[in-house]
Amino acid sequence: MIRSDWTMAEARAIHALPFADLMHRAQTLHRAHFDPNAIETASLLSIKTGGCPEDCSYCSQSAHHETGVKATKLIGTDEVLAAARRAKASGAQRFCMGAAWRSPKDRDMDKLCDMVRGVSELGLETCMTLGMLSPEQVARLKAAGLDFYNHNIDTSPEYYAQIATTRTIEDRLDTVEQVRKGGIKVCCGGILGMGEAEEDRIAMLVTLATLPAHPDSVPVNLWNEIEGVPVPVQARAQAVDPFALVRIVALARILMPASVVRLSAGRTGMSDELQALCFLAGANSIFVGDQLLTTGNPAAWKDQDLLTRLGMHVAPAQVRARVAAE
Ligand code: SAM
Ligand code: DTB
Ligand code: SF4
Repeated sequence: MIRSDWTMAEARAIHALPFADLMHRAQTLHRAHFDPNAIETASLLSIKTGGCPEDCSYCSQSAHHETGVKATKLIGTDEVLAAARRAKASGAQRFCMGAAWRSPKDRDMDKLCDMVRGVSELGLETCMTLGMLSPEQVARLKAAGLDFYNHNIDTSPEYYAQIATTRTIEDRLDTVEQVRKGGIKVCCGGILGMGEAEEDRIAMLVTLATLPAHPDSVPVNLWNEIEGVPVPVQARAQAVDPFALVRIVALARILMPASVVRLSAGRTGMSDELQALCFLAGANSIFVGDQLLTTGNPAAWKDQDLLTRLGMHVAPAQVRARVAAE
């Protein structure tokens, strides 16, 4: 059953299950809703890098931190389409374009819509992540054919003020709601490893799982360490326990059984065994290609090798008949 009335107590109890019980429950739901051996692939391109007015404490692209990332203008549509062709040739199913903005300027909208149309014409699914959107901007992107919009809540409502002060989690949730109402599929998740407590990770998932509709996809990022940003020292010293990551992936799968769960940033530091456990726990999407936005991602051959050794395959994530599963 798809539920939107999860409580923190229920989520905590699931998260604390003995490992084999947790994995069994996650895998059972995963199989009911998806082909458990299929992994969806998306490729990322930074279309406007750095110089962002927001002060997100984890991000290399905020103008508030000295990270060495060079600020660029919005790149040209031709450059975007060339990258999209390369992504398609290397097997990506979706092309996600990211901009280091608080929100797009109306003067950029024509160009953004051209990018969406051009990428769609190549036969790729389209995704953008541009910051906050007005309802009019949502409508324009929808009319251009945008399939997905990524806008993460990043952490729990309680911890949010520790990771950004130039906006609130309510601002993020407002944009997510506008996107959903505008008929664009929602991609919304967060980051582990920024000094948050276990309770915050659970609360982040409960926040997503109690929205009027679950996000269509839920990216789970492991914080990619950036020099020069103010993420608390204890977060840098303590790497996220691999089993804590697996438990969060399993909880996401159980709370939002028909959503695609993407194992997102941080895979370069993960062993093959840990990634396999995440797939078993219900992760069924990855970013492919050497680069995320400003940080690295495993080489394409490594991902292919991993999937081959696991006997898994790249395929669009198609939700199986929900009725049968419910
Ligand atoms: N500026 C837009 C926004 O914030 O929505 C779009 C781009 S922003 C870089 C997209 C997402 O990337 C953030 O919400 C965050 O979840 C993720 N992110 C940024 N820096 C990261 C890092 N160092 N490690 C992991 N995820 C990160
Ligand atoms: C998401 O949740 N992760 C992606 C995508 N959505 C836009 C971004 C990860 C960025 C990692 C840090 C960087 O490369 O700058
Ligand atoms: Fe800007 Fe997005 Fe980075 Fe925040 S996460 S600083 S909004 S690019």
